[in-house]
Amino acid sequence: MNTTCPYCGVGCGLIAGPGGLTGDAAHPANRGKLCVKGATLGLTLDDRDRLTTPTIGGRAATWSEALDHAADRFAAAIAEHGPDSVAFYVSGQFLTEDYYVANKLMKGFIGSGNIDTNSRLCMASPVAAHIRAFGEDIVPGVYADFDEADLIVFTGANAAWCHPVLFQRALRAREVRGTKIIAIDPRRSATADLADLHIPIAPGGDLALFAALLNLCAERGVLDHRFIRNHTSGFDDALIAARTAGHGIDDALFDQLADLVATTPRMVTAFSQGVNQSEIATDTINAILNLHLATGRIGKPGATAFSLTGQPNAMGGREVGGLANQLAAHLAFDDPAHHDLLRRFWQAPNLARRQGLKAVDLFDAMHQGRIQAIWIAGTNPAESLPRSNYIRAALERCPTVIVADCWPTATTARAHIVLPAAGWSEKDGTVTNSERLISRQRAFRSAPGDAKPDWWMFTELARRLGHAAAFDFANPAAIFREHAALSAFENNGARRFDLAPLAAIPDEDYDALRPLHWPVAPGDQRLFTRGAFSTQDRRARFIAVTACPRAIAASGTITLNTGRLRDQWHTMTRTGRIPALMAHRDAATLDLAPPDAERHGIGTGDLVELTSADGTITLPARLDAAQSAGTCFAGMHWTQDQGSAGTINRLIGSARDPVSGEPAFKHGIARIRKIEPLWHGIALCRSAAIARLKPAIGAVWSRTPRVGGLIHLRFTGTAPLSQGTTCRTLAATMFDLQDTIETVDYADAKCGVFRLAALNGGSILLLLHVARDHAALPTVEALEQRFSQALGSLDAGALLIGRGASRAVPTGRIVCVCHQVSEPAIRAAIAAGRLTTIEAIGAATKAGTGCGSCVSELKGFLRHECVAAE
Ligand SMILES: Nc1nc2c(c(=O)[nH]1)N[C@H]1C(S)=C(S)[C@@H](COP(=O)(O)OP(=O)(O)OC[C@H]3O[C@@H](n4cnc5c(=O)[nH]c(N)nc54)[C@H](O)[C@@H]3O)O[C@H]1N2
Ligand SMILES: Nc1nc2c(c(=O)[nH]1)N[C@H]1C(S)=C(S)[C@@H](COP(=O)(O)OP(=O)(O)OC[C@H]3O[C@@H](n4cnc5c(=O)[nH]c(N)nc54)[C@H](O)[C@@H]3O)O[C@H]1N2
Ligand code: SF4
Ligand SMILES: [Mo]
Repeated sequence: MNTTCPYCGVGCGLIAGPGGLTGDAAHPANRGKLCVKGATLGLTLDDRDRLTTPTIGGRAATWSEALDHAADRFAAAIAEHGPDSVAFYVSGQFLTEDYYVANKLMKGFIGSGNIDTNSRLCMASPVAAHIRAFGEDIVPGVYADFDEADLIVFTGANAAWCHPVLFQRALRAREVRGTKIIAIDPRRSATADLADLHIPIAPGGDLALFAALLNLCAERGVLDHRFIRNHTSGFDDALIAARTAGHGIDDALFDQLADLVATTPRMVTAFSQGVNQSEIATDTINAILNLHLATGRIGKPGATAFSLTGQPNAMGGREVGGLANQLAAHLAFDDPAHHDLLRRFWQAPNLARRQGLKAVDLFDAMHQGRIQAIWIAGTNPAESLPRSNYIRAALERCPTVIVADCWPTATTARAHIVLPAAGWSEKDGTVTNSERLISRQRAFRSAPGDAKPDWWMFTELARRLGHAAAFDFANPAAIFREHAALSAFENNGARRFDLAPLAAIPDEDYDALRPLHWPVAPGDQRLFTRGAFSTQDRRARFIAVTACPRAIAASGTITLNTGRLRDQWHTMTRTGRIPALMAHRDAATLDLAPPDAERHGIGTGDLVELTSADGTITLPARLDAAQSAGTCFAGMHWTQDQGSAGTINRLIGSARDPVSGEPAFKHGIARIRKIEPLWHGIALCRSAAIARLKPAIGAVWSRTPRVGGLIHLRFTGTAPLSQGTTCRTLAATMFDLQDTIETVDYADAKCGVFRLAALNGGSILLLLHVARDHAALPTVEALEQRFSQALGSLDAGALLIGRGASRAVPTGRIVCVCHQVSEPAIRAAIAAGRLTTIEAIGAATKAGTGCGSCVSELKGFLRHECVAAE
């Protein structure tokens, strides 16, 4: 069965066969390749913790009860407070068909613009910039441009980790045709590390830099005046505005960059969240588009600006109008003809006239009591929106919160009605990737329990709200046909989003649909190859953007940059359950530049308290020379379930781009302070045996899944243990231990040593060690070895042995997840064979020869071992 990966916007094809999941060699997006996350998808097909039945107020209910209840609450709110008192908040992880139905219901039939999506946090800025420049939300290029470029500039994009299979294509172009790769990023990311040139830009500096590049191209006479004259408008004003821009980076670096940009017509600029998630995002993206328009580097082989989409179906959501400021099928709210067209097509007399609330505003409105009922699906806003404490409070204040998800989350925990959603591998539909390629995502197993697809839930809600006729869809194919027909309706070339040939696709053909680009038309898949933009006069618009220097942060503050880690996905509902994906990073850290750390006397592993206007979090520091001084980086993934450092969004404020409403997740402002730990603890437990972890102690803690269903917990005490602490009282503050279990323990309160083993019949449930000195604790491998031994062979004393007496040999962290090669094995191979290249490490150990995600780390080992050998 052919399907697609549920993670990033590269949109790789997969084959689900009897032997498991493999890359689909026939899929044009990946030609058989997969990254670590894609390659480990099979491990996520575990339904143990899934939501399987609807609940109302925590009590199990039937689907009819839950949907009747939800519809009653929606109907009552609409009757009493009007359509704008209800809202949907949905997701780029929806399939296009889910999205189409949700949008049609809210905008067409409930009559409110209040449907927004987590793409607001991700793609809203490129959407706004594309519409300003091209008259339509269009990514002009295709992935083949990465193969055919001579210069690829990644800005605000850590593609080596976040779009790995596409990044491999860039590396291949370098091998084949000598393509130069540049990474613009305040930190030396894995992408920057593998690039030919890294520009360590100041946070938010991209607008000025791209404006300066435009200015420079004008000075060097490398503009495409014919293209400017024939296909664009507004150039003069844009150039005047650009003249004021200083490039903001080191002069020598700018000269190097400028030379490459000025002399390389085949240039791709690929951008992502480092650009999209800032207070000047839309203007910044228009500065990038200005440069490409002015040099005619658009719609040509190897020459394009390229917005990398985050989620698998961020693009599909934009096609159906999932954002509160779009209608559907690239139709605009502010165009009366568009409004009329959609009203007639849907036969929707109630079609919303006004844009709805954008995500951050929507949660503000909930806080203020203006939203009576919200339906959230496919997103976890309690973790992923800025100001998460405030967002949680907003959810708690809203009279009716309905959440559809596959797993329990911090958002479902605050819902009145929880609906079990069918997820990837269980549902059918289509997705569109970054290059406008539509692929079928197919079900290859049944959903657990009563879980249902989202499109079905929305049609059932629509029926109960009195709109049965307009939502009489038998299956996803029927929804797709209507979606395609709408894109073609009275289009006549006005909108490039056009699926006309698919408007009557029979069910069988939809089932067999092979990946295809939109617009569905023969010929080159690039758009704007001959100008013909989607504006009224067919000309692209230059936008005159000026770079205002970023407000100087108060002294003593640091820029808090947040983003992704290689092996985790968002709020970890899927990846966070897989031990293999913990090998790369197993708990939250704050990555600090050595000079900043030194100033505060902080070393790797020390605790650092990070405080912003919105909250405080304490977490372990990780000194990282990749950070620029004055900036620090935290992974966005860790939730409160994984540890006390979750979620970093407790610290991110409400700043956002004024045009797109996208939050500035990358540019938080915080202060740091070292915290002295008072004690340390480690525990290993069986997840099923420990009813609940109770982190209600004065400690920083984190939990990591280990193989065999074990959970590894770490504690660092920030408050002293109270007088009279015993092993049992300590364990009781940390865990809800079931009463049937027996315990053995050992304590030396004076020395701050506490050890406890909880047993049940023949097996160990929990081993807990606490000590003042971290070095006195056993390793997790040693504890694991005790779990794996037969209890009979261990006496109580052996269970409680501390460090040193253990015979366990730490196997070391796995670096290459594909081939399970550990750090010690790689270091040993480098030293033994005097290896100097990535290829040599691959030949000796196989590390780095799978998906290639660990290559940047291998480079680090080579550097380190070389230095050590000198
Ligand atoms: N492993 C993994 N891959 C993913 C995801 C995931 O969760 N995990 N999520 C997917 C999704 S939804 C998305 S949106 C994408 C995101 O993909 P990316 O945008 O590539 O990922 P991020 O880590 O959010 O941010 C990218 C980089 O922006 C840099 N940056 C911060 N501030 C600035 C700045 O002012 N200027 C510049 N030039 N750079 C800056 C950061 O240091 C970071 O390295 O990834 C997708 N792929
Ligand atoms: N600090 C910081 N915060 C960020 C970002 C950042 O860079 N820094 N990036 C932002 C970006 S770009 C993004 S995209 C967001 C991502 O953050 P979220 O939108 O919260 O994404 P997920 O954590 O993937 O949550 C998706 C949820 O949907 C569920 N789900 C999966 N498939 C389905 C389905 O088919 N139906 C239903 N009903 N549920 C499903 C999953 O179980 C999961 O709980 O985070 C944003 N937040
Ligand atoms: S690159 Fe993206 S789509 Fe491809 S396998 Fe990796 S996560 Fe999945
Ligand atoms: Mo995203």
